[in-house]
Amino acid sequence: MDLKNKVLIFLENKKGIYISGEKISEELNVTRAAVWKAIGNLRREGYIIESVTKHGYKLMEVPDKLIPAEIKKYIKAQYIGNNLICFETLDSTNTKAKELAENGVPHGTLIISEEQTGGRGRYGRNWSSPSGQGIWMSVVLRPEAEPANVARLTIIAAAAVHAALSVNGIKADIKWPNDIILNGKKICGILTEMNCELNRINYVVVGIGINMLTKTDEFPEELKEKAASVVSETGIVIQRNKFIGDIINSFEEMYDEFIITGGAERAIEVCRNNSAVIGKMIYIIHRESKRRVKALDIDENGLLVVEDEKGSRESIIFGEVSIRGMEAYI
Ligand code: BTX
Repeated sequence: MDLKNKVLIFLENKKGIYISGEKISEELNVTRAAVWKAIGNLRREGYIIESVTKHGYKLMEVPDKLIPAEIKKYIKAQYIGNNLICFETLDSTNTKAKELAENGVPHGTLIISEEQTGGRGRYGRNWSSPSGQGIWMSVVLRPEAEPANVARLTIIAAAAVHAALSVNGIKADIKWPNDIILNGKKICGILTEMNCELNRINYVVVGIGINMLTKTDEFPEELKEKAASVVSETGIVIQRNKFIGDIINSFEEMYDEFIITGGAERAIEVCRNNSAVIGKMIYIIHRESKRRVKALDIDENGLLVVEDEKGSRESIIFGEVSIRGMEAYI
């Protein structure tokens, strides 16, 4: 851990009280000049640290900026997020993650950006990612698993975001397979991309985008009807650094189950119990075709079981279709 982070932990442990530069330098066994420099670096990152002659330093405010040291404080996972890289701006965290994966970054590397200028959804769609308003992040994974099962990681990511919202007192719905919904509107999307050979995965990138702070009237015109944020729907401000930790902790637990069993039983259970579509009439949209069916269940493989008007049933494979509600987005 670098000195800046050590000083930060020191100040946080004494939050609200003054602590002298001399005491910090003694305890951390560095010069006072080094402490002073570390304080300067923390201030540049947005920490408000008061200093009063003869009293020392006091931490007043932690910034709502995405800061690796802050995020790491909340990550209890063993390997996801050990290598964590934060950017101020990127075209897309998924694109960056893929580039870094090609260059050999370790399993579990987490890429986060305050802003994406070319955020991507599925099928080449756009994902609006304004600066400081959300969580735009991607995890690089190198699973020893069947390529055919990798779509389950999308379900696992959705269940992890759902669990993280629950931890913070928010009950959301999951729109199979990759959206999180609050009050019928989309607050989160997931984009899983894979690079593999016939039966060997080189790497997988799981990208998660969550609107956290965006106000209803700040969404682009074309999204106003269907997009929302955690704050616009609940009024609750969750510290983004903490929320990333909550998601990663839950994601790693379910990912471990996936590696051991190849399945995603717990995640599927979460998606089934909190489904925004089960029991509803929906449209299944595949390329030019649009069919009206009833969503019945999510099966043990994570596939959506639907029934058409003639009563015949089928399981829908993710990655192939989009789903719309009859009148609203869902
Ligand atoms: P999707 O194809 O299911 O959804 C994309 C559609 O959602 C868009 O066509 C648009 O209608 C709508 N949309 C665009 N931006 C937003 C938004 N901010 N909130 C709600 N609705 C929106 C979903 O694809 C997958 C999105 C993954 C995004 C993450 S962010 C981190 C990572 N990097 C990256 O480039 N993508 C992923």
